[in-house]
Order: sequence, then structure tokens, then C-alpha cells
Amino acid sequence: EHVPQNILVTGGCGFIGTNFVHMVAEEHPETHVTVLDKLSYAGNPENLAGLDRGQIDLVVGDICDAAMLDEVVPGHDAIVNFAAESHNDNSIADPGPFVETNIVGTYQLLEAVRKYDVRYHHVSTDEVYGDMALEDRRRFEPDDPYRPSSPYSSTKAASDLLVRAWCRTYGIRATISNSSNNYGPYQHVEKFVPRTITNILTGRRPKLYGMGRNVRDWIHVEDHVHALWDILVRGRIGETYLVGARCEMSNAEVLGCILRLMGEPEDAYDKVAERPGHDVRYAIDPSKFEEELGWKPVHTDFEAGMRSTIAWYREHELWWKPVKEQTERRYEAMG
Ligand code: NAD
Ligand code: TDX
Repeated sequence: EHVPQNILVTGGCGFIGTNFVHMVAEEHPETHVTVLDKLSYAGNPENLAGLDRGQIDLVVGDICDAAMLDEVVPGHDAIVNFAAESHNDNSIADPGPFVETNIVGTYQLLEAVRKYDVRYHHVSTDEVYGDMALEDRRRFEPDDPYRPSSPYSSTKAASDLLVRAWCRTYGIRATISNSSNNYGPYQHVEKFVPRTITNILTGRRPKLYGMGRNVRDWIHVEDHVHALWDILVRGRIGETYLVGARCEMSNAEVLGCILRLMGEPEDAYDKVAERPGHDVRYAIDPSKFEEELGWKPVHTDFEAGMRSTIAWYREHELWWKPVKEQTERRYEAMG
């Protein structure tokens, strides 16, 4: 077990990164955190408001900027990389930034890790494995082949492969985690769960892509960030860990749950055009991770987790309201 003293958290002003930094602030006050974030449309520095600036610093910068990394990386004993373009629909509309940040950005981080001998954890997604048929009862396992479908997931897959190669060839000390779909506080309103909640809160009808039969495997973000800490501190170098909470649900079921909890009629939504190339089903088998590191999800009741997530969006209108209109306009422009 090695508890890092000084972590660089890239993308720490986004959804999962913010939750990770809050967890470290609350549970590991002995660990200093430098957040490095470009503050793209998805990053909000207000997410760090109220945290002790003696423990948590913010540097605004781009992970693709090697000269900046030469300034910032030395002195840190670990990097946890959340910085990414993360939204599939955006990647379909304009893949360029995904290639840049997800692939080139990871490459620049790996070069800095190699140069300054820093422990590296790479936050990735179950989407690198592609999808499975609804009838298929299998779940993804760590050694399954990579078969990404979207521009987003293909750039995440590429970044994972760079990490594996740098580990084997240069002996960098790295781990990778591939988690399933996260939900919880601080998620951008472009994503399905917060988009649905804030559509209802602003008098818009939620949108369901296609028939809504696509299955996602859901994990509460607080469970994910605890898993990441465990991997950072106790994970085996070179390993890939699958982080999930065994919670497969169709999009129609998730939407139905939100409508019910918010007191809306069950048919108060619009069916809209299918996402091009839409992955049918994701499901991961977290057994190896659970057995090896003794991690267990706490938020095992999806409805309870969703109730508290809805409450968070009700209470934090000032956080999401300023970007809601532009997000919906962007969806309209995508057609
Ligand atoms: P997000 O889009 O909410 O946040 C990304 C953050 O990275 C933002 O703060 C943004 O400003 C920053 N960023 C973007 N480009 C950057 C750059 N070039 N340099 C520095 N900072 C940059 O994403 P998220 O949902 O928190 O996802 C974090 C990571 O977790 C991503 O790698 C994503 O692929 C992975 N992941 C997400 C989910 C999920 O359900 N959200 C599931 C599995 C894996
Ligand atoms: O309005 C919507 N209606 C809808 O039916 C939106 C925004 C989405 N959907 C569907 C598409 C997906 O099947 O809901 C499902 C979830 O969509 P997203 O929230 O866009 O997530 P997904 O594409 O599954 O990817 C997410 O999980 C894996 C994250 O955005 C990725 O960063 C992560 O890697």
C-alpha cells in the first residue's frame, strides 16, 4: 500500500474528477491535490469552491501542452487522468477534439510520466470493448478484445493501448480502470440522466433515442471514485480493473424511474432519432476487481441513488441553469 502525498488530477473540474477531488478532500486530508484542467465547456472551476486551497490547487492548462507538463508534473508522485472529451454525441458531430485530447493528450501525459517517473492511473470506460447483443448473457472481462464503436470510444481505446505499451516498453508504473456508466452530482446536462432531470425541471420533454431498449450498466459516481482510490493505493502495476456495480438497465427503464420519482406521467417523453452506431448493451464483470482489492459498491439501490441525484439537481439550479439552454441548442443543431 502506497498513499500518494501529492497527486496531479487532470480533468478535476469535470464530473468524475470533481467527485474524486471532493472525496480526497474529505477522506484523505494528508494528500495534496493539484487539479490540472483546461476548463473546456465541460469543466467548471466553481466545482472546487469551498475546498481548502492549502490542500487543493487549480492550474488551468491543456494536457496536450508538453512544455506546461514539464513545469507542472515534477514534484507529484501520482497522476490520475480524468481529462477527456467524454460525450459520444459530440464525438459523432465533431471527432477532432476527441483525437486531440484523448489520444494526443494521453501521449503527452505518458511522456511526462516516463520522464519524471510518476505513478499513473488512467480512467477509462467499458465502451472500449464495444457492445453486446441484448440476448447475450455475457459481461465484459478485462482481457476481452477491444472493439470500440464510436469516435469517442475508439479514442479512449487508443489511449488505453498507449498506456499498456508505455507500461510494457518503458516500464512506467501505470494502471487502467474501465468503468461503466456513472450517475450522480456534477454530471454535465448533456448526459442522459442529468439531461432528463433538467429537461423536466425546465418544462421540456425528455428525449429517448430509438426504442430505448439499449442497456447501460450503472454505477454511482461515489462508488467509482472510491474504487479509483483503492486502485491508486493498492492496485497492481500493469493491471486493468473493471469497475461496475452489476446494475444493467435499459434506457427506457432509467427514464421510467426518473419520471416516476419526479411525479411525471410515464409517457411524458419524446422518442427521437436513434444515435448513429448506437451501442446496444454494455455490461462488465467486476469480480476480479472486487476479489483483488476488496472493493464493494455502497449505492446498490439504483432508485435511492437516483432520488438523491434528482434532489441534487433541484438544489443546484445555479450550477446547471447557465449551460442548459446552450446544451439544448447544440442538440437541436445536431438534428
Ligand atoms: P467530463 O466531460 O465531465 O470532464 C472532463 C474534464 O476534462 C473537464 O473538466 C474538462 O475541462 C477537462 N478537459 C478536457 N480536455 C482537456 C484537456 N485537453 N486538458 C485538460 N483538461 C481537459 O468527463 P467525465 O464524465 O468526468 O469523465 C472523466 C473520465 O472518465 C473520462 O476519461 C471518461 O472517458 C471516463 N469515463 C466516464 C464515464 C461516465 O459515465 N461519465 C464512464 C466511464 C469512464
Ligand atoms: O437524451 C438522451 N436520450 C437517450 O436516450 C441522451 C443524451 C442519451 N440517450 C441514450 C444514449 C445511451 O444509450 O442514453 C444512454 C446514455 O447516454 P449518455 O449519457 O450519452 O452515455 P453513453 O453514451 O452511454 O456514455 C457514457 O458512459 C460511458 C459516458 O458519457 C461516457 O463518457 C462513458 O465512457
